Amino acid sequence: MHTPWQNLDIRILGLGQTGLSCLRWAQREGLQPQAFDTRAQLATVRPWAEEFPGCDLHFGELPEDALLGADLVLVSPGLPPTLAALRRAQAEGIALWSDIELFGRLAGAPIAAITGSNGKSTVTTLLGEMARAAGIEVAVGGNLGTPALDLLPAENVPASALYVLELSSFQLHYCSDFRPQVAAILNLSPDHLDWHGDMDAYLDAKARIFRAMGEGDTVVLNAEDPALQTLPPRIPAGVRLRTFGHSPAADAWADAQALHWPPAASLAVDELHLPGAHNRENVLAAALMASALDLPQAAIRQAAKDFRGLPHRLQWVARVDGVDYYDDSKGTNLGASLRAIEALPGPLVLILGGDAKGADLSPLRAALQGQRGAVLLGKDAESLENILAGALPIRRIREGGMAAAVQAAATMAQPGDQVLLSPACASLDMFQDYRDRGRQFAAAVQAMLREVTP
Ligand code: UMA
Ligand code: ADP
Repeated sequence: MHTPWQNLDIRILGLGQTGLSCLRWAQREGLQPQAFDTRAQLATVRPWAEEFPGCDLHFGELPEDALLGADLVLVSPGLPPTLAALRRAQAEGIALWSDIELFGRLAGAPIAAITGSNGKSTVTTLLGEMARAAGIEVAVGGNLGTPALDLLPAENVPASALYVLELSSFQLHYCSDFRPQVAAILNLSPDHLDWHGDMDAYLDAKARIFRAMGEGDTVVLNAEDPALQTLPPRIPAGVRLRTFGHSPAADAWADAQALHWPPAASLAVDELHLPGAHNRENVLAAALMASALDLPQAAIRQAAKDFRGLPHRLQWVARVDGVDYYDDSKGTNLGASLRAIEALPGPLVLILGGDAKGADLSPLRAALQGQRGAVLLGKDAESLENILAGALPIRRIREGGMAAAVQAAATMAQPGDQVLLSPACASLDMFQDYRDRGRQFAAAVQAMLREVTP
């Protein structure tokens, strides 16, 4: 079979999860593209030549002219846009696509897409559950974990009727014609500024989610996030806007008692397992998206009631000596940690720190003023110490890692308090990833529990 892709010189940049999914897609199409990864040591980690026969794979230093002559480059999200080869390709007018741009052209079924600084994984998973509860054949992935191209049906497998994708700003940066039927931007707070440069560029990347949308499509926006206020006039004509927030001025809204969304649906807050005002926003966003997809309200309500949240997102771990321990290791930026702090009654001992990714974390001072204490870890512990000095008692961990941090938090906490791991920072300076960080936290708490109750 001859496909339109066979006439093109397609190159793949990055051979992590995304790059591999691009190679697998190319293989299914009968293509043998060139692919590049700047990590030389990757060459030996798998039998590349056996897995991808005929493909021309390059590892190690990427020459500036490596992409010249290509018709299309599929760019992995983690690659910095400042990479010389990328800049050169851009200057030459070569098409640079994320896997999501390609996926949008191949999907053949409606796409619901979710972005924002925080809550993406929660809303993506919950919307997937709502579709499943409605009996729809749904595939869920993207930034969440399964690369979008891997969601496409293999030969002789029935296609999905709906795709639900979590999208990062990195993936959206390289989208131009990607058209979801329903898209949400949940919120915006400083994150990934080392990649995007500044907040305007970060917002512009997020806004690409609705750029190619048209008549009959729906955009869901947080009505109350000041950083999103400039977006409504940028939404293309004919696209419906639905908003969520905490006041009846929004289409869907929640107060401390109940959630309401059109048409006339409601749910009592105590019917939800998820704690915090931010999670009420997440449920409203998913309900608005599901309603725009015409899912039955009974399925939407049932899935919201059954949903227990994802690991490492404000997850209760254990009570030790009257102190509750919560794992919010996925709190990797300021916005996430501020919402986690607000969601718990306190007094709190917060464990935080790691790689702040260039963000200004000074708003943490007001949020933590007068709390029980802060335990600081990782690369940016010193700048956090400067921010928090005098606002509350501080312990800085220089050795012993997470186990030492949990011990220090335990000595600061009093019965009735909560110890919250919500680092406001990335984990990679000390841990494999946020999951590893959360697991080490839970293991240290469980070890204390065993000492208390042998
Ligand atoms: N690479 C280079 N040169 C560089 C940098 C990276 O060649 O200068 C190579 C690396 O050696 C590696 C590959 O590129 O082999 C890594 O690719 P990648 O960093 O783009 O990551 P993937 O493995 O493709 O995973 C990506 C997302 N990662 C990032 O955006 C950093 C995953 O999101 C996503 O689940 C996956 O695609 C499937 O869609 C993770 C993430 O941390 C969870 N996302 C960020 C976030 O949520 O905050 C955006
Ligand atoms: P993402 O996929 O965008 O990182 P997650 O659903 O994994 O989002 O949640 C990440 C962290 O963000 C959680 O640990 C939680 O503290 C916080 N969070 C979740 N939902 C929201 C929201 N709507 N607004 C702000 N913070 C949130």
